[in-house]
Amino acid sequence: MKRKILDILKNTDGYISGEQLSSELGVSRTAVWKNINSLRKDGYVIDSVTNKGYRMVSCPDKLDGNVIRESLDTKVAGTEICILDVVDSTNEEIKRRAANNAQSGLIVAAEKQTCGKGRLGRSWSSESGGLYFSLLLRPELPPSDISGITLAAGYAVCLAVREYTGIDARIKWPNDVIVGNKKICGILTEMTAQTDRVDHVAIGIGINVNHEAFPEDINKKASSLYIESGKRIDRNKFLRCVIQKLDKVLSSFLVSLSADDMSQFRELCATIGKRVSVKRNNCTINAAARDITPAGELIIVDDNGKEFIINSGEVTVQGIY
Ligand code: BT5
Repeated sequence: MKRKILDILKNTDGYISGEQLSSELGVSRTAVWKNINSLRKDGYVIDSVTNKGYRMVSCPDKLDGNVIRESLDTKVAGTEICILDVVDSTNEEIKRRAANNAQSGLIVAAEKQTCGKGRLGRSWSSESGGLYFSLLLRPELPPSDISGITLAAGYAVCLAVREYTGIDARIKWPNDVIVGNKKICGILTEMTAQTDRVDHVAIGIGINVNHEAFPEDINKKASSLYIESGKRIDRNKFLRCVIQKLDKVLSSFLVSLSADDMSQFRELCATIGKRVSVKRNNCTINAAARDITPAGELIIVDDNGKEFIINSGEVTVQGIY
C-alpha cells in the first residue's frame, strides 16, 4: 500500500486529494493518512493542504531497490538486487552469500560500510552519499582471465558517469575511474578459484557520488560527482545506469570485448601515452605506457626500448595523484 501511494505521489504533478487516493486504491482515507505519515517518517517530505490533498515535495537520498529495478532488464549484472543499511564490506557480504549458493548476477549495495576495503589491505572511505556495491559473477573462465574483469567494470562505470553526468571521466589502469587527476571510483575484484576453474568473483565498486568533502588523508586525491558537476545526483537512477552499463560490457567481456569497445576503451584510458612507474618483483620499472591488450594487460616500454606486459601491480602515473 505504502509503495503504491508513493508511486502515485511521485507520478502526480501538484496535489492529489485523499479521497482520490482512497478510491483509486480501494482503502479508507484513514489508511491513506497513516501511510502518508509513515512515508514522512522515512524521510519523504509531503505537503498537505485542506481541500487540495497531498503533494510530494522531496524524496530522501536513500537507496531503494524498487526504484533501481524499475525497467531494468539485465541478464549478467543485477538479476537480484539487495540493499542493506550497513555492512562490514559488500565484497565480504557477496562472498558469504556465494558460499550459500547465491546466483551469479546478485548485487549487494549498502548505505554504509564499516570496513570498506581497497587493494592490498588498504581501506576504502565509505561515508554517506556514495555508492558501495558488489556484483557476484560465476564466469566460466580460467583464473588467468579474471584480471580483465576489473578493467571491464571500470570501463562500464566510466561510460555510466559520462552518460549520466556529462563529466569527462577516464580510466586509470587497472582499477580507478578518475576525473582530471582525482579518483572518483575504485574497484576491488576478489576471486575464489580452484587451479583451473573460477568458482566465483566479487566485483566491488565504490563511487564517490554526493560527497561535499573528504577526510584529510584522501582529500587531495579524491573527488566526487557532486564536486565535479555541482549537481546532486539521484543515486538510485545513477546506480541503475551503472548496472545497465556493467551488464552490457560484462556480457561481451565474458566472450571478448568488441573492436569498438576496445577502441573506445583506449580513448578513455588516461594511462596510455603517459610515463609510468611500475613496481614489480621488488624493483621499479620506469617506462611509457603504450597500450592495453584485449585481455586488459598494460603494455609498457622502458627507456631501453624493452617491452613488458603487466597484468597486475602498483602503477604510478605521472601527473595523476
Ligand atoms: C581501490 O583500492 O580503489 C578499491 C576500492 C573498492 C571499494 C569498493 S566499495 C564496495 C566494495 N566493498 C569493499 O569493501 N570494497 C569495494 P586501492 O587502489 O587500493 O585504493 C585505496 C586507496 O584509495 C586508499 O589507500 C586511499 O588512499 C584511497 N581512498 C580511500 N577511500 C577513497 C575514496 N572514497 N575516494 C577516493 N580515494 C579513496
